[in-house]
Amino acid sequence: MNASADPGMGLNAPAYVQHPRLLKWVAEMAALTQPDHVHWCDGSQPEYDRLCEQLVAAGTLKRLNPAKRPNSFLACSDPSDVARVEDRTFICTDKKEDAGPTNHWVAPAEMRERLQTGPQALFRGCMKGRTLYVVPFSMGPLGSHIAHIGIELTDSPYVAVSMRTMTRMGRAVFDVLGRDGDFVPCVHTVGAPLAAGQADVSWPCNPTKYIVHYPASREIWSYGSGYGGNALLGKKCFALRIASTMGRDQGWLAEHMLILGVTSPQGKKYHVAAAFPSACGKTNFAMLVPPKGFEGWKVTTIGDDIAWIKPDAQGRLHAINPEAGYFGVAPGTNYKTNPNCMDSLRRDTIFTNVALTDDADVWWEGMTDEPPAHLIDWQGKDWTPEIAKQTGAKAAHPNARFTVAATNNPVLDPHWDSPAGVPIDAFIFGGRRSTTVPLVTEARDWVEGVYMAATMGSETTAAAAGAQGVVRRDPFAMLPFMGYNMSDYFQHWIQLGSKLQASGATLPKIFCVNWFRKGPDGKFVWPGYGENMRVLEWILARVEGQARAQEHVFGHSPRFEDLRWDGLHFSAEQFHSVVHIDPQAWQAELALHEELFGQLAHRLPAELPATKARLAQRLAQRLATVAS
Ligand code: SAT
Ligand code: MN
Repeated sequence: MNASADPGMGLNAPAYVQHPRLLKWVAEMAALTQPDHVHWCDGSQPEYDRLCEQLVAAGTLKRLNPAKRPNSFLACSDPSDVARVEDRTFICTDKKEDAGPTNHWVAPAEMRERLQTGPQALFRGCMKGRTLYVVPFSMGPLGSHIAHIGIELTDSPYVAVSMRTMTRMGRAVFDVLGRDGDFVPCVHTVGAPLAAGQADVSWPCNPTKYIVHYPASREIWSYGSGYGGNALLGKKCFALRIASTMGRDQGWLAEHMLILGVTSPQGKKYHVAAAFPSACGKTNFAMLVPPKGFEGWKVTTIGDDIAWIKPDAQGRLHAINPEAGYFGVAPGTNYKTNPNCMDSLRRDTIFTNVALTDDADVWWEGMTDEPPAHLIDWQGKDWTPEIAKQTGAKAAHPNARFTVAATNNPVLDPHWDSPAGVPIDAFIFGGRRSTTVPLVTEARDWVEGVYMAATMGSETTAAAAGAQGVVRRDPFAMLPFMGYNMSDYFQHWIQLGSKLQASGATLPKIFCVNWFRKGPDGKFVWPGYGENMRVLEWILARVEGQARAQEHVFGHSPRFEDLRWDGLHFSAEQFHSVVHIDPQAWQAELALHEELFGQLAHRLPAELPATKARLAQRLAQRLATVAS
């Protein structure tokens, strides 16, 4: 490939790409990775259809039964490539302390040597025998002042088609970029070059994996995986890790939050942003169907995973969803838990690692009460309920996903694509905790809310490779997605809050929730899903200064009589078991907060240990009154 004279030469760059820096970068990357071809994605439907056909021919995608699931496909990944790889994710800042103790760090020069410049550099020739796809995408409504642009170079057509669904992808991005607009360069390879004549596999990948971020130059390099957040680089790599550093520098927030709209029966509209770790029900909450007794309420989706939040001229925080599609967890999704999601998936969906039915449709654990009598599981093996009973084999991988455009969502908020974003009334933080943490607590002020978010714990899920069900601290549900030092991030939140408050702006109220408390029988006590509307109603009434609550050690929680129970049998005893504060358990919990603060001590904002000291004092008083 000759790229010397005119950087666009040999790259097949379309005439509408008039951005010398971008062309030069693509030429350099093509020279490094040595693909056979370069394809510039225009984001059109014919291009999408063509790439899907090509993926079907390659065996990566199976076309599902068009009568049952029009324009939909199943992809089954290599069994070694099924989730994000947190231990292979790196933040390469000049100084290690700028990445902080929660991130894996390698010095930029050393990482560049491993990936780009060294004698064994992994990216050298990594795309041989493949096509390099140039994928232009906007995170957020095209041209919005909150949006930013990225260009992903990838040798995976699965990634190219997924990016079309997950982002605003295509030719229009170049109009926004013009001749010298800024973009985040993202390079992705499955790390499986093909020798001349070598046959490809259906899911190429490499056992060696690197998910690398250079915050200073805002670059992303991803090697060896074709899956989800490892490969769709607009999502966690850009929209959270790189964007969090942009937000720090520019005074805004990039958060692992869904955004929903709620309209009251009186027609008043609210907006809530809620952070939960991966696979803890963000998509379900964002598409919530109000339960019996809540007729007249309406919940609409702005986003299901990520929020970019900026103050407007008056200091009011406004959020956009940088994404344009959902990469959600399939298992457990059904017409009871999330009918809007099920309706979204009726067509135009790429499923990954779910099971195939005998009539070429999809199935996953929890989709129906009765499993089909026979399936092909996600690893291509025969599956029957008997086999499952004997071997424990899952038909779908627990982290199986769907990729679908937001526009398929029947409850998509009319303002989901609004360039100005939506004004946020409340932040909710929630972990998955079987014990200890009450159903809902309102922070007494911004700093206490930051404390709640910072000390959040959650039981780990299948969304990341590694052990599942162990409680780990997951501050702001951002632990795997933080692009810089976690303590500096806490500081950024505290500072932004005090700055906005000083300017006279009304800050969103902060709440902490836990839908996942279990009873002695090991079952969830709180019914969750649509019933979470009861908690949401209380939260919004608190925003209005209307609902009642009881103050306790950690903030304000509703009493049984403060929630509305129409349409649900939930006893005061059951309620007690999900809001009850066990002082002993909380002493142990505070010890874990202390441990986290010890880990993050360097540059930890003083407000947080001070808040903890106040909580500990309250708790000690409470223990003393219990004892006396
Ligand atoms: O695989 S992703 O990182 O895109 C999904 C998730 O873990 O939230
Ligand atoms: Mn997520």
